[in-house]
Amino acid sequence: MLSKVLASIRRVDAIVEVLDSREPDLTRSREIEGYAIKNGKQVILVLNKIDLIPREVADRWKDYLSKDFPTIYVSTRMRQGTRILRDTIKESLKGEGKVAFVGYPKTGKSSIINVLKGKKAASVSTQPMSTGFTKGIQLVKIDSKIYAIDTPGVIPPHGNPFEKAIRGTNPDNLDNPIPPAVSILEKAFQISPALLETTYKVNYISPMQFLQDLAKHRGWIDRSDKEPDVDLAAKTVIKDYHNGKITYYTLPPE
Ligand SMILES: Nc1nc2c(ncn2[C@@H]2O[C@H](COP(=O)(O)OP(=O)(O)OP(=O)(O)O)[C@@H](O)[C@H]2O)c(=O)[nH]1
Ligand SMILES: [Mg+2]
Repeated sequence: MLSKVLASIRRVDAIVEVLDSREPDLTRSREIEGYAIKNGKQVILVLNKIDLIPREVADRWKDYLSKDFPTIYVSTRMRQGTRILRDTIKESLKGEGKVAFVGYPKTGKSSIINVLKGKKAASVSTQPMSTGFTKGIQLVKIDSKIYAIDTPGVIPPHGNPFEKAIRGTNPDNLDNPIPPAVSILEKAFQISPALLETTYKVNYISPMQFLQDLAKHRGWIDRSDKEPDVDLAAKTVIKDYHNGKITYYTLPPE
């Protein structure tokens, strides 16, 4: 998996590393950045999904990350920042070349490329990459002389169960989705109790109670013990975190 993204990096002039602005630090891969630098590729960081965090928090992360690499924040949902991103890519590539979008699963790589290609969708290039390279990989034209490669979910999410969930692991593939879901609920509740309750129409007393009540509210009953299917509720919370239905934010280190 990782070798696939490294192969993509070798074939481009720059990488755009897409981070989730709710958890920029956890969705950063220093390994990928290091590999790009070592191979003489430019690195641009993108904080995506900024519609889900306060603007001043986005500004703080941008300042913090800019010490390492040029950093842009965007929201594909609100169509914000994508023009600046295109200009930054253009500048880095001096007008022409290839750029690979890399990042953990579900950070929004494909969404960003979709917005960037915009009206040029019809001119999506089917120009094959150099021989011997995975056939499925397509170059997408995002400017007159600039092509993007999408690398779907190719950084395998590692770390503790919470980090794995935040890094885009499909909750069906987690050993136990409950602990990460509990952490997400606690953080989301701390930021905005009302949002959680209105989103799910369930009162929040404690995270475990919330999962129980969510399962009951949705009519999810575990067939084996006839109890509310808390596992399914936990998986739903993690998926909803991925698609941005629930949110919280973190702050950069001082
Ligand atoms: N709120 C919000 N959600 C977003 C934004 N961009 C993407 N998403 C959501 O994030 C989820 C993942 O987006 P994708 O573009 O598929 O992410 P990806 O990085 O290509 O994912 P993989 O291909 O699985 O690695 C989807 O549910 C999107 O709707 C954004 O700016 N704001
Ligand atoms: Mg994708």
